[in-house]
Amino acid sequence: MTTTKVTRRETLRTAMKAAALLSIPGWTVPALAEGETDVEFLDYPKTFNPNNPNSLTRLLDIRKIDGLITPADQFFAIQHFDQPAVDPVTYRLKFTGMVAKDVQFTLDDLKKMKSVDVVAGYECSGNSSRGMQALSSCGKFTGVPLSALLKQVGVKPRAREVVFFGTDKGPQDVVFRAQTFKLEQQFGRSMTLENAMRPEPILAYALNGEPLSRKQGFPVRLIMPGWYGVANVKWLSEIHLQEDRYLGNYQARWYRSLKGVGGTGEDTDPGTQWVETEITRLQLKSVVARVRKSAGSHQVIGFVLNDGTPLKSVEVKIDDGPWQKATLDPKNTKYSWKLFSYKWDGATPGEHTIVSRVTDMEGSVQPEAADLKRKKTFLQDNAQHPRKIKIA
Ligand SMILES: Nc1nc2c(c(=O)[nH]1)N[C@H]1C(S)=C(S)[C@@H](COP(=O)(O)O)O[C@H]1N2
Ligand SMILES: [Mo]
Repeated sequence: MTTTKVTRRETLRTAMKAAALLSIPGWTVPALAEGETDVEFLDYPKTFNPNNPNSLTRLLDIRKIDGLITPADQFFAIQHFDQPAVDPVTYRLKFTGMVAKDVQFTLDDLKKMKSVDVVAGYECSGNSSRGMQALSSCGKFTGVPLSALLKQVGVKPRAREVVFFGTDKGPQDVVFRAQTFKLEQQFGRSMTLENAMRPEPILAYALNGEPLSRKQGFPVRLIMPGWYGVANVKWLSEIHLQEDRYLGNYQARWYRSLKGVGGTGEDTDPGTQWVETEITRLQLKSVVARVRKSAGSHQVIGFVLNDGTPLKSVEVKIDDGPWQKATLDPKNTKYSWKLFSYKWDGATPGEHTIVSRVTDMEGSVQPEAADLKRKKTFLQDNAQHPRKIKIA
């Protein structure tokens, strides 16, 4: 297993930039030491159950974050159908459509190819304060760069779109004007050939150094660093090259953002334009995840998710106080989630509200909930998330 030069160089560059920018010493989130305690969050619903044995969905309890890498048995998991069991012996990854010739790879074929590691943090595009941000995690994925496979297979000149299918499928409504068809649909997602040929996307077979679990898409899944979770097709069985855009439910119908732009801000204002976009890159988000009491002070810990654009700052605000600069963990990498920490001195007993806000180098600032009022679809909710805690 090797790590590409690009990855290492990028990692180093990001870490150095972050360190230079914020001039901070290295830190991690160590396990709770003697005398340290976690501060209670008051905003969890009683029903919050991260490991419900009756659910195929697994939630991450973000109060437990203690490092960059989410352990595989805590990594969030969600999907639309079931979690298919794929036999690794008979497994074949098929390349079809506008390829030089139809080819299939066994799991061993893929494992014999030159592999890369990428630390990728991502969230479901439906992740938000309503679900206690529990549909997010960060892990080290190992696999084969998609570009290497596409080069090996050979792509016909007219191909523009790369479609990724999982083995999972089920009956679904496919709507055309007023007609609804109930049709067996395979889970599929696509991206342009240009994006597919970038160095980032990999066909991953391991998470944190172990084979993917069935929940995580065993034996092979796509990982598109910096994009929402829906791009990361699990139980990957077929990669199809085509000229047309792919219009499946999970691409063109259910996963899109619809928001009003311009005009007075009223939906009915004739100046309003309704803009629909695909769910691709992670929108800039930060969340306060954990507060711990240690040695007479408090440490506020949280994470940032974004598309890999370098960050300018993360700030924390307590009650009606000023925004205060947090420090970023130098272990963060370009596509990891980015852990941040803020030392809170003089915390008084009682209830408090804590919120974080991230700004990137391109000038994007994490919005407040009110700024997202004109977004009609619930996906891509990257609003600031004020947390309620109680200092004992
Ligand atoms: N084959 C398949 N892949 C899938 C899905 C699915 O339903 N089927 N769901 C997607 C969605 S919506 C998300 S958020 C991520 C979740 O990835 P995880 O379970 O590894 O956290 O898987 C994506 N990949
Ligand atoms: Mo998702």
